[in-house]
Amino acid sequence: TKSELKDVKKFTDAHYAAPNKSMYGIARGRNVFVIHLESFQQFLIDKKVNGKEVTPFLNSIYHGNNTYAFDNFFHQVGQGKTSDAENMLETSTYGLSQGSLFATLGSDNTFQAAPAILNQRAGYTSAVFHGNVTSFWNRNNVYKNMGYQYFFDASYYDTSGDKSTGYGLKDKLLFNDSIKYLEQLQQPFYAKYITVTNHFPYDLDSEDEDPNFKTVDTGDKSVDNYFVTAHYLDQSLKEFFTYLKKTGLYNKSIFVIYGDHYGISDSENKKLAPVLGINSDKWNDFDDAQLQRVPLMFLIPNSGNHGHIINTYGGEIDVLPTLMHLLGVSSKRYIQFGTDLFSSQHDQVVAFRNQDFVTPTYTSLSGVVYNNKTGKKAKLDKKQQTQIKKDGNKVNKELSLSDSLNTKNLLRFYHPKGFKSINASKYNYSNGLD
Ligand code: GP9
Ligand code: MN
Repeated sequence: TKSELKDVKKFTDAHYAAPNKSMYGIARGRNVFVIHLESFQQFLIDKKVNGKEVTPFLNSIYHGNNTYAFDNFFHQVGQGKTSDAENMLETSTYGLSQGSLFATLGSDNTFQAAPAILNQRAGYTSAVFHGNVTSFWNRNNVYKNMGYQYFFDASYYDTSGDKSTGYGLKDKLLFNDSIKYLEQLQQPFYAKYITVTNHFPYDLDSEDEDPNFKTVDTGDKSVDNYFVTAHYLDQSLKEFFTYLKKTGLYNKSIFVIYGDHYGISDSENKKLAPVLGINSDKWNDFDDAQLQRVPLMFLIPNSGNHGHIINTYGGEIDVLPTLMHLLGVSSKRYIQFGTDLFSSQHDQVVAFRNQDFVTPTYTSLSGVVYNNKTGKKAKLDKKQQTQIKKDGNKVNKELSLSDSLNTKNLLRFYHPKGFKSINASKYNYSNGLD
């Protein structure tokens, strides 16, 4: 009801973080490419195996002069995996404690999401490029409710025979075969690319393997193959960027590049540990939690070489307000649980979906608090105990208010200034062939 909406609004207003003046609007008017790196963890960045970088192209972006890259950025997904990441990135509200919000609520809920906001505030055209079928994660319905104008799913590409793996069109083909549609989009556009090849079980046809890249031998097939498909994903991006640079689109765009969630599960981490140079004998929950870091990079080509690697702690919930401020669109009037990562008021307590949380100093897992520096259980004085308690309460409150907002569809009562509600029936994603 409306009083429940009030509670949510009171919380998000109280936690609003004002933009950093030196960053506000630095990408104004640029096309936006959101590049979803499937199952891609931060440890892949700068990782070498058998003397070779796994992802040389992404590493060059990570260290680039016009890239703002975060190295303490965490995924926050629950059972909705990819769909939870998409939901957080484009609505700055959390996924659900169980199941996928896209699948369970996405057909009927009101969304105030990136494609609609950017269209209404700044004239952006919006599109998703993805090599799987429309119905996966209920995307065909959710995207309409988010105001996506176009969804180029599997039916728009030739996915026959060896052109696909388990979750659809191979990444190199997705980037290449989508160009004919991308070229038709009115600028400025907001275009999301969801890759799939680096997805469990990390199968790749031998014809797609780089003969110069030899992976590790851990005795765990998915750990070994993870590096192979990540390397393939990296090559697919390099090819796409070659095209973008050639056409000049590159310099007119901002790229949001992120990993959606872990690729190696907690149960496999002990096999991975030696590859990362960590002794797996003493492996514990703390170590698992540290591996939930995923990349987040904002690449703004030709923007004055102010890029650098930033140690601020944050998570997927924070991307939307951060991006909006880079584009010069204020986020203040919306209900968003995340805050601008560049703001001095950004809150560095990162909530996991199960109420665990990470701060720059501590990692709290099922009520056990670890010291980030030592990886051991923290000895807390009174003051520190009070702080941790406060942080934990905030995490719980934030998650439960987000759940209240979404499970009760409260945004249907919320009318931020100028926001025109979405009419899903306006959109038709069929390619006319089926
Ligand atoms: C499927 C892809 C994978 O289309 O996005 O989703 P996931 O299994 O990672 O949630
Ligand atoms: Mn995923």
